[in-house]
Amino acid sequence: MRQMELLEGTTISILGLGASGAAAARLALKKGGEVHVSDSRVEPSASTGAAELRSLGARVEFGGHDLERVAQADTVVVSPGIHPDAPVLQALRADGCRWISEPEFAFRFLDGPLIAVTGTNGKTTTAAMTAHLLRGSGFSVGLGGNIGADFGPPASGLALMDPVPDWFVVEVSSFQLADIVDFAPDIGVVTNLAPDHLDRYPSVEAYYADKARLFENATSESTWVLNGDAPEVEALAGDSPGRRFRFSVQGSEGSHAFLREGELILRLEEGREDPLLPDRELPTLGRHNTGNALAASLVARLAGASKSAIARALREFRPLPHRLEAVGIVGGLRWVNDSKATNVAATSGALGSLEGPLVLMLGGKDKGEDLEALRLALHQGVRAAVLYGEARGRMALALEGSVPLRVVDGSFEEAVSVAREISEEGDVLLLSPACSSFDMFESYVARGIRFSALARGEA
Ligand code: UMA
Repeated sequence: MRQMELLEGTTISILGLGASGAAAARLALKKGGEVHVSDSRVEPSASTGAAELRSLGARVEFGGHDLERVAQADTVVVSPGIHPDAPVLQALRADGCRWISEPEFAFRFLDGPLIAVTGTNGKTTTAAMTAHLLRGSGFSVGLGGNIGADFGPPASGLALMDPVPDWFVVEVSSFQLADIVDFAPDIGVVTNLAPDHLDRYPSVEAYYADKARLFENATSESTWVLNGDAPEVEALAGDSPGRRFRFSVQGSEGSHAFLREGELILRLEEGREDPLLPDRELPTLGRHNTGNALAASLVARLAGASKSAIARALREFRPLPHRLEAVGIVGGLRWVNDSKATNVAATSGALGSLEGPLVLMLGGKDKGEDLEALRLALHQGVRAAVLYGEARGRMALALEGSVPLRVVDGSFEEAVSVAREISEEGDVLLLSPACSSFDMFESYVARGIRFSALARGEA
């Protein structure tokens, strides 16, 4: 149900004071709720927003969760980074206490049409591109959700926008979909599906099951934009009600946005085709970005953007950092930062987009994925792969005999320096690590920034 009444007289307990916890707390306070935030960390000296929340009337506690207090709250909002088996959630489960995710909480106050974008890869680019195309057609847009602070606020931040925008575009992760109740987008988008997050989920099926919750509250009024090249995406939608539209880089039969002979084309009605622009004029690198552009164009058109505005805005889109981002040509090498490639499917996509010759940097925190697909993606253009970080040993075993491998036991800087040494003039030096960054960095963003600085010789 949208547009929940004010929260006066009700208590909201928020677990985790990261970006989503802080945003949910601000929203709950604004709506008149009595707010209790708790975080298992020891109170950090740097700002977490705790002082501001306290000054607004929230009770903020660090160093653990007061279970009794949490269990008594009318609504419990859980941050997506809290593992489902974390002691606090195990205890609440045992107590029969229900909780919701932060976008579910925000949804109740989002007073406008909602586009929700999920998928394993490409969801940030697709969400950002959709917002850009809609803005290019004169709509006001609130962009946020899982997309992260560089691009937009958590969903709860969007719910405080004044005036309310014409469209909300929210990126949602499986961690967030896991705990929805009523969340129901007007237009739901699934970019693709591939194994990921196996350090959190017991199986790929469990991960897909959380993604499938996007369709849980589907009605005949819902609109779905699906990847027509991915049968697993169609399977995820099952027999959910609503209108379905498909985008297809492979130009699949019956798709509504597709690539044909190098041209992006929209076909919303049978017998009418609207060419948008040639693929080579897209400012983004790589074939998977063509898919993202097709998805975003289809969504924007369905949301009311004009064909000419979409074509114009596509040309003006600025590629997002850390996603197959061309850093520049330094020392005769083309440095490409794809630090956001934190799983095998993303790295395979990058390799499929770049012919080479290239030297590939792979490694980071091992998420337990099967690496066979990575071995298959290592094409002839890959001169060598440099393996570093926690995952290097398992990668070396899995990729042995494919392309020349260099295992670096030292730091990230040493790995970059080895990659530079074995590259030859004109090569692409690609960081597309297929792993998360947490063994060496606080985020993929920090890893990408470091890589780009090393590329430019700034560090
Ligand atoms: N904590 C507890 N109790 C516990 C465990 C943790 O209190 O038992 C605390 C931690 O101390 C920490 C907080 O909970 O302070 C964790 O918050 P969080 O990890 O949920 O981080 P947020 O800052 O709220 O960021 C989250 C998303 N992070 C994750 O899903 C891991 C951000 O996605 C998102 O941008 C933000 O909400 C706003 O929606 C990031 C991400 O990496 C970008 N997402 C993954 C991805 O895209 O692959 C899913």
